[in-house]
Amino acid sequence: MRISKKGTVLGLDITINNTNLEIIFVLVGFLLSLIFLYMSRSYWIADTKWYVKLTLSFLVASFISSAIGMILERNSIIGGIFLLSVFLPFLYVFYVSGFLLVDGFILGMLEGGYLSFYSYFKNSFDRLAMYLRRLIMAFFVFTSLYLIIRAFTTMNESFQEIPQNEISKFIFLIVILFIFLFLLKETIHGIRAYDVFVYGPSGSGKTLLLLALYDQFIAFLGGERKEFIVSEKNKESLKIGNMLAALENGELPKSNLRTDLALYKLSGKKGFKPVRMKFIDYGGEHTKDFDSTIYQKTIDDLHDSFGTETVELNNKIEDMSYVTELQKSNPDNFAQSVEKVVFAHIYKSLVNAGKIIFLVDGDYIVNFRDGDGKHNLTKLFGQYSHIISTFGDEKSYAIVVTKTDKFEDLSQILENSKEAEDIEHKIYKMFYEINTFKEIVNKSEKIPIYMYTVSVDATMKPQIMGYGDAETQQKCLKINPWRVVEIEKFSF
Ligand SMILES: Nc1nc2c(ncn2[C@@H]2O[C@H](COP(=O)(O)OP(=O)(O)OP(=O)(O)O)[C@@H](O)[C@H]2O)c(=O)[nH]1
Ligand SMILES: [Mg+2]
Repeated sequence: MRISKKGTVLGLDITINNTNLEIIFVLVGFLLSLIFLYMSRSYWIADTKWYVKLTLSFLVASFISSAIGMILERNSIIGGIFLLSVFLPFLYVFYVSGFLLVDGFILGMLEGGYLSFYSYFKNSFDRLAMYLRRLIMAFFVFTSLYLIIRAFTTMNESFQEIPQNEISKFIFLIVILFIFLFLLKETIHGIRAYDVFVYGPSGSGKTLLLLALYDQFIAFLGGERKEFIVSEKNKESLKIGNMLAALENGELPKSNLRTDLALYKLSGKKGFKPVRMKFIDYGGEHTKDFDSTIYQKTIDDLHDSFGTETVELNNKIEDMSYVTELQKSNPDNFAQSVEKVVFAHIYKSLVNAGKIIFLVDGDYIVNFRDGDGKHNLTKLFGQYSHIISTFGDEKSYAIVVTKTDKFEDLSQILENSKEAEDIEHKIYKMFYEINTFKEIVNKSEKIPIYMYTVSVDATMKPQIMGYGDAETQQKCLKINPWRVVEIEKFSF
């Protein structure tokens, strides 16, 4: 479900729900567009220089066909609707007044269409949003210039001073253009939707979730995996295939040792839309202070140990194959600097990801009142909230509570049922007692943030109901995922 400041809203995986403000923006944009066009109607005439008509026809057509691309991605949908509501009236007026130049229109449609097509098939909308912002700036500058020239021409033609009302009209039109610029800046967002990064503390359920998602990627998403493992003792047992086989025999994945580092990447496609999901499992301590100065210092330190250029490190450290190469070319240095490599790799993955998944250990909910669960959650949400502030609002985030089967009996609850959503609500309400979580909710006004409760084995009996010996039970854990598919939906 999407988190919203007004409380959670049920069953909605669409962005429109808590975006009342943005809907108002769209309506205002439409009205202003009509007012603008009405007031400036005398300027849009067929008898204008061809290059002016060409440029403006091109820009308007480009906005309209790019808007279609924006509408295809749920985080950008409002921006797309906004563009249509502002520029369809422009297109209409240009057309009926004979201002529209067909060549410019076709070129614009092709350019915007290409950008939309590219973004959709790459599942990456950040570029589209960036180009659109630039083109909108160009539209703003060009239209303002055109209005100025028109105003002067009118003056010259009539050989008299510009009438006062002409000046006020001109100022009014420029103000409307400014408002367009502001509203567009607020509504046009695009994320690198294909790049998902899963982040969670030790023991939060990363590895089992990876295995559950792996099954899904392979079965339904034409998926494949890539893994990179550095370990003295566990190298074999950390491979996905071996972990799945061991699970069949009742062996749970090993917790990483302090020196173990495992990076996993799942990639797959839904239709034509690609997605890749990265997991990092690291047993040692790693800094939770994701700060750009610490990152810079870490890159400098890595430069000192490996002798590699900082630019290269900075550009490539997020790349799994690059980390593999670093390790192969210099295993001793790598072993000494592994903590730093992991930090830089995570930092860069957070920067580059379009979507970030934060794992919350379901054990904290089991101990919410009687143990230190609430205390730990306060710290954890504080950290996640900080990450959201640091890495910005051009991403979407999901808070995923793992091990739901430990505090709810899921064996009778279908994963897409109303009861399942009720569980999510219940947990949301518990979290809402925590101020650091509320801070995240406050951020959800501007940033799309979702919350899901999942389990990798819905057949397990909840611990808090006191079924048998917890340890013996955990041994029976298999992959019977519950609501893990919500994570997949979030990722596409
Ligand atoms: N009942 C239940 N237990 C789970 C679930 N997911 C994880 N666990 C338990 O939590 C333990 C830790 O899960 P992992 O997936 O290994 O967690 P991790 O984040 O990879 O942990 P480290 O590798 O130690 O950092 C597992 O050994 C399971 O006992 C779940 O969905 N249900
Ligand atoms: Mg693990």
